[in-house]
Amino acid sequence: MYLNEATLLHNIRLRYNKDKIYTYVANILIAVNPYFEVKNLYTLDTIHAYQGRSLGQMPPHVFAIADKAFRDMKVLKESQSIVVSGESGAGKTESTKYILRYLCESWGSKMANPVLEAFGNAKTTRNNNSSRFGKFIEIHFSDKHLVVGGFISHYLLEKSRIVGQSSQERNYHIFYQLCAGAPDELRSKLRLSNPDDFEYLRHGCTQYFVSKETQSKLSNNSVSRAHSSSGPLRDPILDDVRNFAALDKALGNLGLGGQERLSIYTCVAAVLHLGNVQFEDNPDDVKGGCRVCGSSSESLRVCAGLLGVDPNHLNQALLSRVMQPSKGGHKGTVIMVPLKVHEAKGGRDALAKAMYSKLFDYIVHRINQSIPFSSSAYYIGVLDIAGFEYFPVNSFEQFCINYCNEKLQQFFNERILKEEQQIYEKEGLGVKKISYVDNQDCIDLIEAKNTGLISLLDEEHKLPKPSPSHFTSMCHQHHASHFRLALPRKSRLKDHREIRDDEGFLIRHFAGAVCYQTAEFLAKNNDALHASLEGLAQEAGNQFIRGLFMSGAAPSSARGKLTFISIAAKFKTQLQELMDKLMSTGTSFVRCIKPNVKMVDHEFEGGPILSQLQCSGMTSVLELMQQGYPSRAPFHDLYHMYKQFLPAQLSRLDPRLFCKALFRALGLDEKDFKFGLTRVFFRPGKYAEFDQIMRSDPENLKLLVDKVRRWLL
Ligand code: AD9
Ligand code: MG
Repeated sequence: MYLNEATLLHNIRLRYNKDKIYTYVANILIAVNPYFEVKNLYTLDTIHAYQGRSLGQMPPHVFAIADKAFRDMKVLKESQSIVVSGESGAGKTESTKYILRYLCESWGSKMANPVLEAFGNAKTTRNNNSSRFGKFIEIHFSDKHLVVGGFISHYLLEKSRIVGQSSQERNYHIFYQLCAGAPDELRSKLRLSNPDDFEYLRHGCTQYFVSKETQSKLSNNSVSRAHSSSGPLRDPILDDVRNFAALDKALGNLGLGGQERLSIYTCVAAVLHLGNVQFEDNPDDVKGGCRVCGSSSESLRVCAGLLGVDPNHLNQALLSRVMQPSKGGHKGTVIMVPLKVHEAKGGRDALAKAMYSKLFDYIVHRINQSIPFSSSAYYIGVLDIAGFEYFPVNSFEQFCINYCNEKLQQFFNERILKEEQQIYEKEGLGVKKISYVDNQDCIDLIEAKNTGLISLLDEEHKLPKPSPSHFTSMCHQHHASHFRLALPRKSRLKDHREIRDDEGFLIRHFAGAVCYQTAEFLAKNNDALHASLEGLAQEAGNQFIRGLFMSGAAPSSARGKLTFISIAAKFKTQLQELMDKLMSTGTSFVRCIKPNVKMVDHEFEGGPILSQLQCSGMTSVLELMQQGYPSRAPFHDLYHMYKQFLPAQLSRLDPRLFCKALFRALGLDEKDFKFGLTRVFFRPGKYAEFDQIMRSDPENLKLLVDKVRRWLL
């Protein structure tokens, strides 16, 4: 009756308490993560019940959204997309899986999921199975509306996780799956042992995910690999031992043979061994270089063996950097610059990140090859990407994801607005156009040519001595009077230290102001390895590794001098391609909500949920609707709701006439409501007034009935 933040939140709470996790606001689906299996919610029978039913005929459901996309594709002959968003752990990936399952009951998505999740998901404090990348999955259909294939695009794999995690979090699942689940022969071939033995794992949570069944099987096993010291992490859907078997099978089903699978596991193991290579100052080196610690020379050897490179070459590539300074336009002689300990560590980590992220690209590419299509008439794309985020400390990753969310928000507003307008037109209301606050200025601030923050960042890389503080100052200088950009001073960090002007900036996003710390922006934005490491990988004896580094590499003449590849620029291009796709399709939106931070069922934390509704743009949808006629009810519904209050004589009228008579008799102000073809539309708050009159004392109602009768006569 009243449509605003408070009533929306209240409504979602009431429904959640009855295990009704889905709610509509207009055509937008709000999905609250139940954190338990709601009975019969996703059965085959439920799927069938939603097939061919228009939105609203059945209770709100993610299947209804999938079916709408499918029907719109058929009827409008237009590709469709479904944008699923929400914060970490809100249920985006699960919702995406249900949508895919609905659209292709038995098709390949089942095979791709364990693979994508093994390599792209990790345990975080927010979600035990958190996707650390974004994805857009297209299901392609023939002109007869049969599934013919698919295509996955992926975005922004979180690379920092490969070389370290906070103490409660893990690296990507695959590392633990291999350590816990690989058969003995493979384990010894790849020299794998426990997570504690690897630098890239041991600072995080080193526990395995093991189900009860697996645990009991393992304890009978003489080589019990599950952690005895800290006890297994229990999660019903995750089991490192079982999931390795599932992964291996899934890769096989995708068409990857034994050798190819071995190559993939070898690459993963090589990352782990590389991480164990440690450096120390070399007192014998006059130029102040470093050397590999004696204790880790074995790791160096094992890693070199897996990569198929000479251990001495690996050693050299890790300890020095090739430079070829140009003099007067001519290339000078090649010189080797010895690296300091922290530089060598940086190079090692960069190589590990490059190996793993190229492996991830390769895996997605192979999944795509296994779901090919020769001709496609339409597609339905599902976007599963992190929503707007802000943490105590925000860095380059948050900057990219929030930039993406600004773009999605603009698109969302445009679409919702358009849909509202269309409903008004369809119902013949003849009302004026609605306006809203556009966030184009924020998008421009980030992505504009030359002066946008991304351009300024990329320019900084090209300077002789790039520095985060210079970059930050440039941002402030160029946008001194920009409403969206501010000095960070007022926003305090968790440790109550204030960020200095040249350490960061504050951006006023649509969902709130976020303070970014820029110290690591330059390092995180650069995808290039230093030349000696790139060269080493491109000449590796391990053909698979060589392949990873050769594909998409610069032509050999340019090789070695590429020192900067911008991640932000690449993402900007990818994002534009995605937006172009979204704009050319019909779109539905699913907003996922995380009910509590404890990840438990039946606990509704109002405050954080409200803030999620705000961040997902839901409250701005409400505002937008306030300008028009936000409450609406079909004649039919009103008739059934209120006929009990009126004598039988009147309740025989047809619903539309009934409503007309009623409204006339009530003397409602014509400004406050409009009659469409199928429903009444109310101005904000007016529905509630109407309802109050109807439920007021019987004497009043009697007078009212008389009025209606007179009016009809
Ligand atoms: V992240 O940004 O990738 O960290 P998501 O994808 O939003 O996050 P996810 O889909 O992985 O969250 O859901 C988190 C967990 O919530 C799942 O592992 C399930 O245990 C749980 N979940 C989510 N949706 C449902 C549901 N519809 N029914 C039951 C659910 N459990
Ligand atoms: Mg996810």
